[in-house]
Amino acid sequence: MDVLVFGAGSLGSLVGGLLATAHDVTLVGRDPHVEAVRDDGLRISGVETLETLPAATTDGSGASADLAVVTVKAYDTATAAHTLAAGDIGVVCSLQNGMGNENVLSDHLDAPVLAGATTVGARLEKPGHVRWLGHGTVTLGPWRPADDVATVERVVEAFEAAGLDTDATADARALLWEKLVVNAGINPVTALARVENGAVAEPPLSDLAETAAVEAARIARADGVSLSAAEARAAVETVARATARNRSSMHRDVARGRRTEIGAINGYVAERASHLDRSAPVNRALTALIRGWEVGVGVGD
Ligand code: KPL
Repeated sequence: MDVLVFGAGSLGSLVGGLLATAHDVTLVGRDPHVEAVRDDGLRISGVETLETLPAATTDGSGASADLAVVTVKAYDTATAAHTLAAGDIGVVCSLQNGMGNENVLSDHLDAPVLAGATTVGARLEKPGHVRWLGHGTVTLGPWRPADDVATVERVVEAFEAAGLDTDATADARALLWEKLVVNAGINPVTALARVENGAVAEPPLSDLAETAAVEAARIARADGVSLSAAEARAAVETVARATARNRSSMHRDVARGRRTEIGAINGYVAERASHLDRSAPVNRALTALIRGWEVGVGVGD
């Protein structure tokens, strides 16, 4: 299968590097990472150590591929969708944080759109070298009713062929809400307190992280997705403990002085709450704190 991985940051590079063991993969990313992959290939270390040789480019415009895996930051999804729409893509699969990405992709592309979530952990060590931090699974589901199950199965098989433990779900919205609830609890709290994920499983931060997640689960239920407060609490604690020594993506963004995905995570929860005539004060407050930091350092939108 020809696979384009649009967004070769840490997760995109790991998934793309693994897919390259079974498919023809092109990574779309930024220099100096792209240049290093072109010159010396992509090194993966950690859970497993391997060298792979995906193609790499900084310009994905006009590309054709059987499958495009989108791993850009949520605020770059519209740009990615525009670029992909100018090419010839068979299926698009989002493996991104936050909510709203699949709608943006669906608005721009006629190809089937799959929603995806993964618990695989990755960190870009240096250009050309990604660290595989922890085993995990990938779950994929159809986003639009017309995006059929056979398409999902084909992509699941393509991921499995590359050694990625992958499942299909019929309920992609529930899948994304379940991930959103975890990110809503862990990401802003670790970013604001500048701590590793494990710290939100313990006092004094566990209360705030769980309250944000429970509140997000209440909005998920108002949105028609069955997710209890107990499930939200347990999910935050389980992921925080399983990734205890990792820094969340939002913590890493803040540490590097970069824009975060707060709008697609807690910001989405707060907006969806208003839309549904509910309130989500904790998610709103966390959004304001991170946005305030973004504005202060000049990376806000
Ligand atoms: O998805 C994550 C992120 O950092 O964005 C978690 C699950 C919190 C792992 O770090």
